[in-house]
Amino acid sequence: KNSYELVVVGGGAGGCAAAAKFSSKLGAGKVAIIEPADMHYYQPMFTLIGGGMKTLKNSCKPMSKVLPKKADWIKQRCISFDPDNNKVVTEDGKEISYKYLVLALGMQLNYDAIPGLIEGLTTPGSGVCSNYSPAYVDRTFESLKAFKSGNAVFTFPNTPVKCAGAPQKVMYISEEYLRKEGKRDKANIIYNTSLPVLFGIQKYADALWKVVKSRNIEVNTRRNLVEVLPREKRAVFQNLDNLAEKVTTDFELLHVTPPMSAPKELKACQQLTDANGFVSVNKDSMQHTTYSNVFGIGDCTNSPNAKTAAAVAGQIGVLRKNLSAVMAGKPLTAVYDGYTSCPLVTGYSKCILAEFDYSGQPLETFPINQAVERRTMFHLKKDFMPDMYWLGLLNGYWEGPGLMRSAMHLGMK
Ligand code: FAD
Ligand code: UQ1
Repeated sequence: KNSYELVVVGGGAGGCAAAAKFSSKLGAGKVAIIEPADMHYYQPMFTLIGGGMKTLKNSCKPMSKVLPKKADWIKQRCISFDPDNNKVVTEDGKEISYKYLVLALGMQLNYDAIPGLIEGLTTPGSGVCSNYSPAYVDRTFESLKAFKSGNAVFTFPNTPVKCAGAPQKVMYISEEYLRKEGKRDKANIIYNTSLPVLFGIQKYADALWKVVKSRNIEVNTRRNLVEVLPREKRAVFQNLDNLAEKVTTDFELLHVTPPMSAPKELKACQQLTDANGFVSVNKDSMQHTTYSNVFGIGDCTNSPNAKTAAAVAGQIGVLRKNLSAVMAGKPLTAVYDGYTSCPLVTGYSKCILAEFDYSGQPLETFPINQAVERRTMFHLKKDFMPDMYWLGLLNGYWEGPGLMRSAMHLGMK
């Protein structure tokens, strides 16, 4: 079959949820989902795997088990798009046509953009690790266990990223690990970030500054990793405020958050994307800015929210309503407020649950101050979120905590 009512490209958080919603609405055989991967990873668990709290196996399920039964799975990479003719092309050269299209390709990890990084990540015992990819996430805890003494350096790249809190969550977990193992006094913990701030939202940044100060963590802003010398165990950083200045740092452990971008297949289709290669959507409706039968969801869109699975949950209800409206020839009414959330795990038992919207103002679900490190929020993240993702979001049942928030704040104001 090569023609569908709806084609969804990408079977991650957003694509799987969108396909679940619309295949149940439109019936069997009407929706195709194009996704090349065998495994679906619950990426938010990678942070916990890095700390030895979960295993890689805990974080994944076969794609065949999570994609909706009523949708046809086309196990291919989509290599080009032809929105003027309502077609996409897969790697095997097949053209698939659609009436409606949902783009959910996520983000691309560009480990190869930093010389020496892949060598470091594939050399046993180099101390170079990265929670961002299932190929490397196991190295984090291995490197922590092998840590003897020296610098433990954590990086944040000079690109857009998914889950902007994750580059520092791994650091707080590592700091606590080294303390528990009696090695903390032999370690300098260093956070080198390309950003000018520790976190983009003031309320949570203030709380995180208290954490780094109380735990003796060195934070350097505007420092971008540009090269890894794995055999010498040195990393080269560029000062983004003075590009001529490079600083070389020795490391015993180097946790790298890789540069990221829009997927190359999307970048190649300029009708669909902005100058950076992200899908151009209306930030309120998630509809494409020129093709009314095309929508985007998740990390591959240019809506200016922080990119997380929680944001996907915030968008999916809007996509459901607005794409259904387009299908019915009705006006679009649902509006995405930019909701996103970042559970800032600060160790083995505590978490700051950041939640905010397009305005950059906190939009907290619970009627308590979520900038405070809490054990309850840690359990929410570690023990409750995985099922919310697998059973709720991926099956199209979880549309974010908006209703919960309204209920919990009833009578509070
Ligand atoms: P993804 O889930 O990444 O899915 C994209 C899919 O598209 C993939 O399956 C891929 O194979 C497929 N694809 C790519 N290119 C093509 C192509 N050309 N053709 C067909 N298919 C293609 N979020 C939170 O809410 N809370 C957290 O605590 C959190 N922590 C995180 C920690 C880490 C270390 C990482 C890496 C991420 C974390 N996230 C967190 C972010 C969250 O995982 C993503 O925001 C979310 O998965 C985005 O969903 P998506 O559908 O846009 O992309
Ligand atoms: C969320 O909805 C979500 O997606 C399923 C996450 O990704 C795993 C999250 O990390 C968070 C925090 C939310 C928001 C949910 C609540 C209950 C605040």
